[in-house]
Amino acid sequence: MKKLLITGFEPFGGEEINPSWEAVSRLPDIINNYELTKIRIPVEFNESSKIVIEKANSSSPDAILCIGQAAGRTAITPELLAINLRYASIPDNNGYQPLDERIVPNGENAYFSTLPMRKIAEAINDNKIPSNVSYSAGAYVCNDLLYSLLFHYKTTRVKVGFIHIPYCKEQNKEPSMTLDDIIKSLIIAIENIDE
Ligand code: PCA
Repeated sequence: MKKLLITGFEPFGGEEINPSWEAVSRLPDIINNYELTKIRIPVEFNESSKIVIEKANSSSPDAILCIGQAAGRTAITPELLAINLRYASIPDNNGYQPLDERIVPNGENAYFSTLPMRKIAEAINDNKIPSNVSYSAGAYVCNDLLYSLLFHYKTTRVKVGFIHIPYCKEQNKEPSMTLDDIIKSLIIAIENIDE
């Protein structure tokens, strides 16, 4: 059995729920040959990746898959890369609002995800749930988390990826998707997580 550490975020930006944690917390504990460890993480620069790395140090996952909400998106969007930039149009949940700073001062400008994000997007689409890869995870906490993890694990065997999801219906905002479809798409993603 292989191990997957999967994360969802707490709510932010005035929302009462974050569909990422709503979906992650409802996933089965075992999917194909993967045993899942699920954690809910804060919407805070620095802190979110710190918590994921601490958890990974104790659970030794083969892969880490993080999920986040992306307002305005109409599809499930696996992220292909993360950039070395923080720019926050609203403060994070700790009141921190970086306006153009580097995540890792001497890191590369960008790192590509090490999980097969394009294959994952195609598999979700094949199951009739709209999905396409995204070439920008933004410059807020989700990008900060993905970049920090890709930097931390770049010379290791631990694979890292991130998937942005739309609002879920329960949030009464559009565009949105049903929680059932979001959960289904994450199961398909995990079933296709190996190259
Ligand atoms: N989405 C935010 C951070 C937490 C979340 O769910 C983002 O896209 O950066």
